[in-house]
This record gives sequence, C-alpha cells and structure tokens, in this order.
Amino acid sequence: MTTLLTLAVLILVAIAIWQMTKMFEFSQLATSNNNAQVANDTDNKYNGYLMFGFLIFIYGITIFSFWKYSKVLLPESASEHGAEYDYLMFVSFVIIFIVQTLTQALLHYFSFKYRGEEGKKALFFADNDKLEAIWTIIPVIVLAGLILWGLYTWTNIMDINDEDDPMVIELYAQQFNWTARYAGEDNVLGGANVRMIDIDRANVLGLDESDVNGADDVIVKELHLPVGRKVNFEMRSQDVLHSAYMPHFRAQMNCVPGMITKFSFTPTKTTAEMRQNPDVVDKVKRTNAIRAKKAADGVENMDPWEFDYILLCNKICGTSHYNMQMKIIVETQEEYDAWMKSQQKFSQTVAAVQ
Ligand SMILES: [Cu+2]
Repeated sequence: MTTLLTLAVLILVAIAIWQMTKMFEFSQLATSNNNAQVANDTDNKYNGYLMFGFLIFIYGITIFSFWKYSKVLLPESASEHGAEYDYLMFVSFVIIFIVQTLTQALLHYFSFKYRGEEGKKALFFADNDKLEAIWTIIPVIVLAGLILWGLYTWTNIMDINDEDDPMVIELYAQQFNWTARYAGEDNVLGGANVRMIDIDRANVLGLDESDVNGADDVIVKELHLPVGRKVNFEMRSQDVLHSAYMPHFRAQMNCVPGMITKFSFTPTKTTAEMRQNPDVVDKVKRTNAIRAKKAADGVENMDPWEFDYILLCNKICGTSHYNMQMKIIVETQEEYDAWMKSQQKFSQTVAAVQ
C-alpha cells in the first residue's frame, strides 16, 4: 500500500513538473510559432467527450462506494437523541446528493455543448436578474432551513438538565485509558482534583477524601448502563485533551484538563438487543471471517469477536491513542442493580489500603 501511494505521489509530481515546463514554454514562445499549439476542432471535441467520460467516472465511483461501503456505516442509533441526529444527517446527505448529481451533469453537459469550434463566437451575457434570484433564493431557503433545524437539534442534545432523574457518571480520561466513576446512592459525585491523586492510597482519580459525597462513589473500568435511564456524564482529563466518543449513542465530548465538560443521553437498546440487529450481525460475521482467516495463517489473538458498545478516545492524544477504549454494557435495570451491588465503594477501596 505504501509503495502504491509513493508511486502515485511520484507520478503526480512528474505530471506537475511536465505541465509547469509546458506552461513555461508557452510563455516563452513567440506568437508566430504558437499555431501548432492552438486547439483545433478535433481537440475540442475530444476534450468534450472526455468531460462525459469523467462524469461517468464520478457517478460510477459514487454508485460503487454506496454498494461497497454502506455496510461499514454505524448501525441504527442506541440512544434517544440519536434517531433525530441520524435523520438530520440523512436529510442533509440526500439534499447534497441530489444537488451534486444534477449540477455535475449540467456542468459537464454545458462544457461539451459550448466547446470551442472554428468560427463559433462566445455570446457576451452580462446578467439575468431572474436566474440569479432563483439560484440565490433557493439555496438560501434550503440552507437556512438545514441550519435552523441543526441548531434546534444541537440545542436539544446539549441541554444537560436534571429532568427525568438522570444518573450521574464521571468519565475520567488519561493517557491512555478511561475510568468511570458512579455517583453512588446519593447520586452526587464527590469533589476531585488531579492534585489529590495519591497512588499509594489507590486514589487514582484524586477524590477529596474529606468530601462525604465521594464516600459512596464507585470507580470502575467497565461502564454499565441501565436501559432507558438518562445519564448525565461529567468528563475530566488528567493530562492532555481527549475526547469521549460513544459512536453507537451518537455522543461525543472533549475532555479538557482543568475543567469539567458534560454530555447527556438515554440508552434505548441493551447490548443483547443490539447484538440481534441485522447490521451488527452482518458486521460480526464479516469481522470473524477475517479473524478466522488470520488465525489460520498463524496470527495470534484472533479469537471470534463479539459486538459490544464502546467508549473511544477521539482526539489524537499520544502514541497509544488508538487503544484508548472502554467497554460499555447496556443492560436491564435488574442486571445493572446486581452488577452495582458487586462493586466496591470508594470508602471501601481506600480503607483497604490503609
Ligand atoms: Cu485520548
């Protein structure tokens, strides 16, 4: 692949140099010698048909990409706001697709129709108010509509409030892993600061030990969420800029050292339900076929993969950024309660090392 790319770059550089030399030659030649270089009707016709060839190429590659790569897109959203987000995206893409298909066809057709011809003279066409009004007003209305709808959706998604009894969870980012902290029975996170990190006392998140709100906090390395319960996330970073990205829930928020950022969503599908989704089933099948092939070739760690929701880092934060992830499990309230019961509170883990 690298060889192919290097080769492509070299060829493009060679073409660029060749074109530049040609331009230089043109600028140097006396006008009398230029006749051989002026395009004749055959040249123009040839170039006109090439325009059509290019049009077929871009349509072809569009159809090919839809056919070949649609399956690598994310499956349907697993959060409440995600459906609205996806719909906005879908409508934007449909409009872009229609406009691009039509304008490209017109652009290439007119290039062919009005190609250079011996004796043909260009018509000087100053302006046409009606035409200009049409191609200004229609895009203004469509774009203003999309922007207003987008702003409305964005405001809705970013409205972090305490309605519907949300659960409070902290996502803590550091090079190169995630830690989650549940607010416990009081649903209030204890105060924390990176200056209070005390590795000897296993206080890895820098919790304020004198804050009673923090005593029942639960620190975990795997995020469990009960389905249908709204979650208010509070993000912190220990070192550099990270970004908490939960693609299946259409959620993303920067984690910035020195401040707390927030995002809120309600998961609507359990992990078990999502594993039944036809797109997910298909993706698991395809992935495992590749893994089985690699395993047969002797590559290690190629056990079959099972779908899980995931929290990723979406800011290139250092060498192991690619591996900065945490598993998310969405489950029923009963399963969640049972799991939470088995976890230790901060006061217990701290006391254990005393
Ligand atoms: Cu990161």
